[in-house]
Amino acid sequence: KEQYTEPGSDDATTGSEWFPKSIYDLDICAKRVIMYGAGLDADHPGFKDKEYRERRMMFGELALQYKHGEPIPRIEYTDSERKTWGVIYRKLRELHKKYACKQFLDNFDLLERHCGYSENNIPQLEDICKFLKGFSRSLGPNESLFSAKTGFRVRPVAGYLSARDFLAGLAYRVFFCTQYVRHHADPFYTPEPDTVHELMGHMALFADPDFAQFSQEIGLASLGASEEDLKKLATLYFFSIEFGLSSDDAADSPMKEHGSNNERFKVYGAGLLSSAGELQHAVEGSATIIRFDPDRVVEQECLITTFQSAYFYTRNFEEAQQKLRMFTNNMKRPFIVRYNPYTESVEVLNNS
Ligand code: TIH
Ligand code: FE2
Repeated sequence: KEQYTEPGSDDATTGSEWFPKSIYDLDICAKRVIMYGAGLDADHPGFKDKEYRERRMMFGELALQYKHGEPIPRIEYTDSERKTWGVIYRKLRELHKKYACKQFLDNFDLLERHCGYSENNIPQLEDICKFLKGFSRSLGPNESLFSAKTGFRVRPVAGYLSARDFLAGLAYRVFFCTQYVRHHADPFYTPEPDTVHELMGHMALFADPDFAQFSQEIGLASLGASEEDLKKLATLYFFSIEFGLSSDDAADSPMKEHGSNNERFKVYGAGLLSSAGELQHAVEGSATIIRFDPDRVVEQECLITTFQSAYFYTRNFEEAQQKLRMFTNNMKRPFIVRYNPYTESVEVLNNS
């Protein structure tokens, strides 16, 4: 039986909160921004910079006006923003080549080839959206090559959303992306997500089918989840998609547990791949990196204004996927959600 409730009202039959039932409902989630512009932290480098704050307000308004299905507004970035981007791009590309996982690097090459990624240009979200859908290239008069990607989409957002609204997007293969650039005073670490984080950290892996599937499954598990389960899912998201690492080691054998972090691990988490400071901290120092085990991970605190105190690794995405599935299978919801890719909606079925 189909259940539907208005946003904000509790569902009388299930006792759970409203959640988006179709990709169009994400317009509602996107508007519930926790803070932006005037809400910047007092110790944020942009706080005292009036010009920066005004620019942020402009990005905020643009994102709040956006509706699903529209082309994403192209941004004309300022000289100062492009300079910040260039400084970060050069530094990160060097580090990526040493520490990023293979799927990330392969797809990053494609972004450079097809989406205007370069140290002199900040790419546009609309171009990445088209790329993620798949593209064809002519090989001759009667021949063309179609390269399917994952159908992941991005849409602009004004700032932080609640974990519930943010993860709901993933259920529909939609990723909420900021379009503003971090303040130039601190290019190698920012406490808030900015477009450099999205573009340099997240975009490449959304072109990988296994990673896209993993991301969507976190999203689907989050729809209508209890507060307690939602917090666990947000933490699993954080220590995989944002801060995850992988290792080819036969890590079950304690013999192999030696060797320095930079020899043992490849990085896939976007929060590390977009921050030169934290990436070096994680792999070039002696940071704590432990096996990704969901029951352990959900105990870990997500730190949002400093480097993490521990990171987690799996052998590959498949292992992360399997562990996530085992974990979410044990979560109790009074209904089942089934994603319909043709209508981009979820069907809600009574679980009784
Ligand atoms: N700290 C990251 C960076 O400097 O690029 C941005 C964020 C990652 C996760 C949350 S905010
Ligand atoms: Fe992120």
